[in-house]
Amino acid sequence: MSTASPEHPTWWKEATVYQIYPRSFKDSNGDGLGDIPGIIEKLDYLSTLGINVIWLSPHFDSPNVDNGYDIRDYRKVLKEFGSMADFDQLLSEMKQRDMRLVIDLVVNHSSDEHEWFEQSRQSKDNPYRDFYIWRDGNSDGGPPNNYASFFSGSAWSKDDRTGQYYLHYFAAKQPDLNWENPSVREEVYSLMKFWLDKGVAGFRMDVIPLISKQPDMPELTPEQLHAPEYAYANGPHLHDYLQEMNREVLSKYDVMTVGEAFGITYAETPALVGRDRNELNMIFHFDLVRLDRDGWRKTEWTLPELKEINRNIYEADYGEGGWGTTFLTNHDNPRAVSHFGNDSAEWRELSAKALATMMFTLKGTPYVYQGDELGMTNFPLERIDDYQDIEVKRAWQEEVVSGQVSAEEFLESYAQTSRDNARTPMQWSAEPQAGFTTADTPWFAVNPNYRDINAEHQQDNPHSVYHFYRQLIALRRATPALIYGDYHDLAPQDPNVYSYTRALGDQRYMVAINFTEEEQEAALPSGASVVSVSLSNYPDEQSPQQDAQVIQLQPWQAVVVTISA
Ligand code: ISL
Ligand code: CA
Repeated sequence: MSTASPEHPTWWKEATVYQIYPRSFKDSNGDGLGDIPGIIEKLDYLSTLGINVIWLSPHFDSPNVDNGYDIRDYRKVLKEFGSMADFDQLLSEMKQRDMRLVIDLVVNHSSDEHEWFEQSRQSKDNPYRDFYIWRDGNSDGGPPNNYASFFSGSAWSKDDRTGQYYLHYFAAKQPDLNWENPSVREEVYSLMKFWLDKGVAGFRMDVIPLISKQPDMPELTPEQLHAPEYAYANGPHLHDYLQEMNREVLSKYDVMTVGEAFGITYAETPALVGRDRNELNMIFHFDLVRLDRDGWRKTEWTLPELKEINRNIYEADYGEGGWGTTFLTNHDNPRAVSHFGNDSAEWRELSAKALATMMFTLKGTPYVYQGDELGMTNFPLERIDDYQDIEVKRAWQEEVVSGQVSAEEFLESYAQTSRDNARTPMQWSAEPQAGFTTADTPWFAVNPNYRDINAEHQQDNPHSVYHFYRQLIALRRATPALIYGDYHDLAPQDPNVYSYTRALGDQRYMVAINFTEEEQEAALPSGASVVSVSLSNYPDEQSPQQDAQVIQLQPWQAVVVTISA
């Protein structure tokens, strides 16, 4: 059977990436905080799963105001995570297992405890003053404009020493770096080379579209204030900076880059990921994980809306020879099975497998967030004291303490959407603290359902979510059509079933996923019939039969079948 050879086959298109949030992954020294030696302990677990690339959320020295996304020293490992020798050991152990390490590049902002900012705030003529963005207050002494922080309040804070304000899109302890300053860019390229020369295989670039600021910083309209990322992103020099970064650094290494494209529209995507752009290899879009959000409020979503988003992402990513990503969650979002599936005891495993089938058979490099391979669920967040996330704590002040919103409405929404849902400790076993730590009090409470949901049980159960992820990863790796093939939605308006084809040459696959608790059916393309079943989350006797022209789907059943042309 001849199959068209894929255009531009590349390791980072064929890889499965696993995101590790280090503080919650595995604690090796009993201090209640995950660390790098703990990650080394679990590399065989990841290798067995079929993972060949790890994206490590920030491992750098930080005061942890935003759990590491506030960097104090870009060349130093956070001491609670271990030493530079531990980091080098991780790299070496990964190389022995044919795994590559991608690290987090957080250079839109630093920590206010970084040496650069300590200098910058000293005086207006300090050599580091222009490493950050300082402005005089407006005529009545307030902030320079109405820019809003993503963590509530103004994006400006006044520094009494010089009487000027500095810009911070996130926390006041996360001042934005001034990328217009060539010295800032040189420092960033230098720190990138520092880690690349150690053997790191690429970067996930935190809020990278925000690095080029609108020069005159006009006031935002009320509509812009509702989602300021679109006003902050895609400034006039974004592409100049990324192409310079490519020339100065990335083009000299065999690396992958993925941009956290917060605030980038579909129309702006090809300019970032087009193959001949020499900017980024791929980006994360946030439309899917935020399809049921109105600001901080949780709203409802429908399957046709989800399908339309996937179609828009596909057209944006691949329009000009670019590449894309697929993911269901990360450290900033709720758990996938609680968000898009059904996390009740009856349907959790089936729906977790069904969602994974979507993630691994859409086009793009799949990113597994730690614990989703187990079908881990949201945490029972009941009171504001259950939360750790600075985003929620500051929103509580702005929305509830101010009297604008009731505590009940606020907590009912954030319990479903909070970033804390994904930041609870990995559930390794039914031992105390889920085997994450020997400490009595980990930095965040373990989900009480760890006795039922943990890696040890699932590695011993061939029908577990873990083993289904392992089968999906192996299937994708072995199937060029699922990596490089075209995507076509067969029934965009069907409210219950998601069915689509992936085709490359004469390799033709159909995926059908039932997103409901009732039996449904999915019609094959006209004239086509089932040739064989590649994977199903139900036993064989309940899976599509050969020559079928309509697929019967059990509740939350997902199937991947080869079909005749
Ligand atoms: O909750 C969000 C915004 O309201 C998230 O979407 C997130 O803040 C946004 O996607 C940017 O995320 C990245 O930058 C932040 C950090 O808090 C996130 O953890 C990181 O993924 C600032 O560095
Ligand atoms: Ca530890």
